[in-house]
Amino acid sequence: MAVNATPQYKKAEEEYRRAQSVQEQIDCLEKMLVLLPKHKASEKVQMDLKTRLKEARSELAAEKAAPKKVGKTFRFPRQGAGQIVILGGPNAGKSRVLGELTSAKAEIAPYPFTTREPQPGMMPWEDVVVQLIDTPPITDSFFEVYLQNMVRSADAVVLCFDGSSDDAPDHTAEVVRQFEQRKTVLSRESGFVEDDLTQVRIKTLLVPTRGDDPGCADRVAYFEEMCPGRFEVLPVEFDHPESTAALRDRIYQMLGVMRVYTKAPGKPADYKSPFTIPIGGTVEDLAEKVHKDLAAKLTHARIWGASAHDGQSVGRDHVLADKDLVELHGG
Ligand SMILES: Nc1nc2c(ncn2[C@@H]2O[C@H](COP(=O)(O)OP(=O)(O)O)[C@@H](O)[C@H]2O)c(=O)[nH]1
Ligand SMILES: [Mg+2]
Repeated sequence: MAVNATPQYKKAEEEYRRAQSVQEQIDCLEKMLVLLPKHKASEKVQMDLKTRLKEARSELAAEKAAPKKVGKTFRFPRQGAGQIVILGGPNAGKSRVLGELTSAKAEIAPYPFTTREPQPGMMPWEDVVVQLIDTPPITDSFFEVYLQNMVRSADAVVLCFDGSSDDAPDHTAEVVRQFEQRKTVLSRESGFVEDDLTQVRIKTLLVPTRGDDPGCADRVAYFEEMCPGRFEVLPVEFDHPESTAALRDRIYQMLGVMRVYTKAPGKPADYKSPFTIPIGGTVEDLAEKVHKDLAAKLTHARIWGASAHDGQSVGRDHVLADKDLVELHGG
């Protein structure tokens, strides 16, 4: 049944999906409970939120009581314009993606299981950076448990596929299946499945590497038959630099963000470190990114750029455009 959640609720829900610590999850769940429309149709979601909040609170208490964890956990705090996890079967080209796009020292080798631990790197795109995380391979008998949370809270996934191997369709379908079993659906868009806080979708780009191989297109088509029409596809051949450039652009575009420059009243503009907010985002969204307190005190803003006349004064709901310069005013 439809809950008819407000845009504010949807925003809090998206923040919850992307939360990277238990404390952050608790804050988001509390906010969602307040924002959720209270009526018959939303009762199940209300109950679900309360259960999740209870679980998160006891998890936090347990963490505080015994901070040492058994088993491997990896947390890479989100940095830059977004966080992308690189996934795939053995030898799919995952580490090569990291190596081509970032200055991280990726372990690239022509044999499987070279990468044993996840490794982050920062991908420059024009004047922003995007965080990429390389991961160990996934097979029917090999799935690192920490990958589940890492993928569920990521902004998007790059799913690598060895375009030169007849095993690639099966291997890649297995990766998709492994996540599906863990209620994580590699998909066209990111977000919770309607009114279900257990099932998460993650926006995924399928990247066949060694894309010049004459059999690549057929292998991709065969894979798509197994997982019909779910992802965007961008084949690459890393021996051609255009491929690397195209993938860089596509990864940035997947984030669906725009850049906004800021200036403090009476100070020069800061064109060095833009903020990024979702495309269609407002002055208020920007203020929240800059500082929580500023968002609360915000009275108006002045804009220079495509979304207004230069120097125009606008309210908090004003929708910004890419590369706007914004001066935030708070009482
Ligand atoms: N020629 C070519 N080789 C590639 C391409 N992508 C990956 N490789 C090679 O495939 C092998 C496995 O790549 P790697 O990134 O280590 O795979 P991983 O196991 O998924 O991390 C390495 O020898 C890479 O250089 C590509 O687009 N073109
Ligand atoms: Mg690797």
